[in-house]
Amino acid sequence: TSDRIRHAGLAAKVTDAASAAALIRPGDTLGMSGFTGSGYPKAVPVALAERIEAEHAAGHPFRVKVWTGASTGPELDGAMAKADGIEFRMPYNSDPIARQKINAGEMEYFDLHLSHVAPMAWEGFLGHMDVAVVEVSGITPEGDLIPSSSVGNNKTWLELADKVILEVNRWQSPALDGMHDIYYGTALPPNRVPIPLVKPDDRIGQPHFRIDPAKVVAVVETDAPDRNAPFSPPDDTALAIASNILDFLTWEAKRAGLPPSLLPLQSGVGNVPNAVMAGLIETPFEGMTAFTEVIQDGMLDMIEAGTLRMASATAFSLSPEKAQYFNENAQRFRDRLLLRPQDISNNPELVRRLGCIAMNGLIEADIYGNVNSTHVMGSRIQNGIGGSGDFARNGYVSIFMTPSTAKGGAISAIVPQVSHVDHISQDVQVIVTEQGLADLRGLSPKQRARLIVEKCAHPAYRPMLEEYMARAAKGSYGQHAPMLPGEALSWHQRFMETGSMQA
Ligand code: 0RQ
Repeated sequence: TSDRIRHAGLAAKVTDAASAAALIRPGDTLGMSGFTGSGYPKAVPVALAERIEAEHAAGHPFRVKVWTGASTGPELDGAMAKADGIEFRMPYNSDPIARQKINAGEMEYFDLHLSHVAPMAWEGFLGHMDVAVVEVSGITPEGDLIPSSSVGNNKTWLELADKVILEVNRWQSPALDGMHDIYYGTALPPNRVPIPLVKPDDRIGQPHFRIDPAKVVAVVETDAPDRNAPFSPPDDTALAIASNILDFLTWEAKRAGLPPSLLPLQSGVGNVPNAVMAGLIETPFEGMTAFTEVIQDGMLDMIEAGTLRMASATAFSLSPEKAQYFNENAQRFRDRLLLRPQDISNNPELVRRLGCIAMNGLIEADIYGNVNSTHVMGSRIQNGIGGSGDFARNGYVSIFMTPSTAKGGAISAIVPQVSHVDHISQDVQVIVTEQGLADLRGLSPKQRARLIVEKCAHPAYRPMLEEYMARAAKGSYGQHAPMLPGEALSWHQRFMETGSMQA
């Protein structure tokens, strides 16, 4: 066995992935590691999917329930969804095969705020966890577990599961050891106490997971990279959105007298948030921090440029080139990065205390500033709410960004009414597109509508929105937030019937 497994008792449990997968039974609930394509198990889920396919071919039903941190990779969600092996999935998915199964009605999906997953699992109504399958980067001589490139819900899964299967991945950098802060002070009400974190770089826990070695039924060695989706270089739209946000932050810092380090940044995943991070390198801010969910390429660049002092998160989400660079230079980032459980990285108490600047993507927003982050045409899930709600409601300011149109202009991202609500207007303070930025703080619904249409809507849709607002002002039941119920979702209906929202 490898030098990564330094505990004799656990080294004796090393086996192959197929033997480990054979310990999982039909109907089991599995707690798997993994968050935005990092730190997920890469061998056991593939072996389990093969076993499920063989059982199905023999006419035997075999499906399992899968709980994770957030999205994983093709070896987990992809392989297992393809095998029709997942009957229930939570809490966040971005795998295209799993998405297709969910939208075809063949897989149940429970999408919730990422900070809620661990406490809700403890509360017990989600059911019992049979097996945890968790990737780690090593095992200490004492039998503690060195976490991998994501922490997610692993602490909770290791505690709740009857049995534990570990994957020890030697692809992960040994320098990850020491970058984690695993907090063991959480409890359910009425015993919950304040979380003692007042700065993004506070260490409040320990570097390793505890584990009862008696629960470990198998240890599998791997040497496999994280999924690491590439970023496309920012296009003009992304650059325009980023520039609008940077202007706003500069103005807001001056207006509110914020320090040169600003306030801790939270940035969602995707090309546009990554472009915003790239743009922040050029700003006058210095010594910034991030209290966020994932560490993307842009944040590592900011650390190297000296503009970002440190980042606290629960996972990496890097391009393949950046992941390789990080693995080779991890030592350099040791004092700059902290990975925490997701019920801490996304904790509303901490986001509110620190005053995070929340920056997330959206699918559509309506003229009153309600935001849909998850469902295309109200019914087709894209990914999930992820951590956007944890940060949007509780941050110092909540910014949502999007190109003003989708699908080559056939869809307006600004609509009379959102077809699904993830973030109510009270949780949405700024909306920004490549057209401009609407600062909605302190505005009434009618004032918000005017500003969003003027600043954010695409010129091809602006007259249609103005016309709707004028008619709503006449025909509405009330004049606080004028609307025409029979028409408010007609743009979506038109798209479904004709392929375009354009009249
Ligand atoms: O679909 O790939 O089929 O073309 O949605 O859209 O423009 O590439 O934007 O990657 O930033 O994702 C809201 C999904 C935006 C993301 C969302 C289609 C579009 C494309 C992706 P295609 P873009 P992004 C912390 C924060 C929730 C979780 C979150 C998200 C695809 O930001 O998942 O915020 N957010 N987490 O064509 C129809 C529209 C559309 C549309 C976009 N109006 N109608 N399709 N699309 N707008 C991180 C974590 O929680 C892990």
